[in-house]
Order: sequence, then structure tokens, then C-alpha cells
Amino acid sequence: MAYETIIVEIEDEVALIRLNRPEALNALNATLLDELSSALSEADRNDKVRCIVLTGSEKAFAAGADIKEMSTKSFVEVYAADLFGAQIEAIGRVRKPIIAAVSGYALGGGCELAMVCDFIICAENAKFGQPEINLGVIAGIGGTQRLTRFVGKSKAMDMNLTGRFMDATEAERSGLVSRVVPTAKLIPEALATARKIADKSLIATRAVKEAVNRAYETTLHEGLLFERRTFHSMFATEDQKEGMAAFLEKREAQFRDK
Ligand code: CO8
Repeated sequence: MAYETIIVEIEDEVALIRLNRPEALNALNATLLDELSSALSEADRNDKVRCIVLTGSEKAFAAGADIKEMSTKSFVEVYAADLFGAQIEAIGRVRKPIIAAVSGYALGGGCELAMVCDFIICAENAKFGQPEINLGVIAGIGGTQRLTRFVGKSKAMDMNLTGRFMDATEAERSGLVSRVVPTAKLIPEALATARKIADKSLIATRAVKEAVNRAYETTLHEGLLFERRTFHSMFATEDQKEGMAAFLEKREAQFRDK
């Protein structure tokens, strides 16, 4: 399918989705979010895709929601449309793993979009921030909620109240990103990581995603029970038999998602 604001490439069972509005540093407008949510849902349904990488350009993952598009809207308009609610929820429903590969600015909605993904690998030039406060508003798609869970209250308050940017070193130290790589190596590293995940059983990678996300939505007791029952359910799969047999036979496992 042809898109206006994103580019989708599928190779080796990995879908690479690039945000592509260079004239606005990949600012998230309604078209981009519509296209992105449908491309991600399509990748989720596509049997040839087992892992997804979401990225932007070297200068910007995304510099936030599109300020030009939003600036003149009224409360009634944004509330009635539930601005960006449907798209972000659709992205949150994707069951295959999504890696955010962040280079340059990930600000406002850009930082929030990266946090909707399952984990973030960033380049040395990455800058994260929730600068909505400078526009007289607050974060609207997770900057006060997901960021707080990633980096804790003190840093989340600091970022949301001052609008300051966090560099890659601080982002890694704070747990916002899983690793930092040289800027030129970002896409190769993210793709290699995605291929590694694509080699696993898709039943198990989906289950990991569900179980880790459960940690943010329930009590420890309920989360541990969910994890244990999900672990038990793996014994109904051929991939569990194959994975354990391959280990004992000292060979690579050939998973078939069954
Ligand atoms: N929206 C629209 N256009 C943008 C945005 C944006 N967020 N960011 C950059 N652009 C445009 C600029 O207007 C400029 O366009 P033009 O050339 O036509 O003037 C072009 O991109 C290049 O930008 P700059 O010239 O500003 O580039 P610099 O390198 O000088 O600066 C910065 C880069 C620091 C990233 C700067 O562009 C900036 O501060 N951008 C805005 C960052 C920001 O405030 N983001 C938060 C936006 S609000 C938000 O994300 C709310 C999300 C929640 C939605 C809630 C729904 C429920």
C-alpha cells in the first residue's frame, strides 16, 4: 500500500517503518498517525512479518504532534474527535514486538510514540523531551504516564515541568532506552535486533510482550500469576518441544509458530 507520510519496507521477516515528513521534522499530523496505525496493524496481520522497527530520520524521530495543525483547534473539536486516541490505541494493540529506533529529536508526541513501542534503541545524537509546557499545554499521549513509569517521578516531573531535553547518555542511565549506539549504526543495530527476535517463536515473543506489559497494569501478585499461567500454556505448543529438544541435541531451534 502507498503512503504519503511513512515508508514501509519488509525484508527478512522484519518490517521497517520510517516516518517521512522531513519538512516538519516528522511532526505527527492526523494523516501520519492514520497511516502509521494502519501500517502497524497491517504488519501485525502479515504472516511475512515477525518483528517491526519504527524509525524517523537522522535529525528527528519525531519533533512532536504537528503544532501547525493543532494550533487553531477548539476544545470541542479535539474532545469530540478524541484527538489521536484511536490511532495511539490501535498502535498499543499491535501484538508483534515493535522496536523504536530513535535518532535526533523525540519530543512531545515523538517521545510518547517511542514509548508506545516495546523498547527503544537510540543513537548517540538522540534528544528526548516533553516540551509541551512551553506551548501552554501538557503531554497528551503518555508523557506524564509512560515516562513516569520509565524514569520515575522526579525525572518525569523535571522533564514535563521544565521542558528540558534528555540526551542519550541520560536516557540510558534512566532506563528510558535499552541501549545507545553510534548514530550511523542505529538502523543496522535495530534491524539486527529485530531479526534476532524474528528468529524466535512468535507465540513466545507475543507472550513476552503481553506479560511484560501486564507488569504496568496490575498488581505484582496478579502479574506473576499471569506470567506463570502463560508459561504453562507454552507447553501446549510444538515450539516448546522444538526449543527444548534443540537445546538438548545441541542444535539451532527451528520454530514454526505452532
Ligand atoms: N509541529 C509542526 N512543525 C514542526 C514541529 C512540530 N512539532 N517541529 C518542527 N517543525 C517544523 C518547523 O516549524 C520548521 O518548519 P519551517 O521550516 O516551515 O519553519 C521545520 O520543522 C524545522 O524545524 P526548526 O527550523 O524549528 O528546526 P531546528 O533545528 O531549529 O529546531 C526543534 C528543532 C528544537 C525540534 C524545534 O523544531 C522545536 O522545538 N520543535 C517543536 C517541539 C515541540 O514543541 N514538540 C511538542 C509538540 S506538542 C505535542 O507533541 C503534544 C503531543 C500530545 C498530543 C495530544 C493528543 C491527545
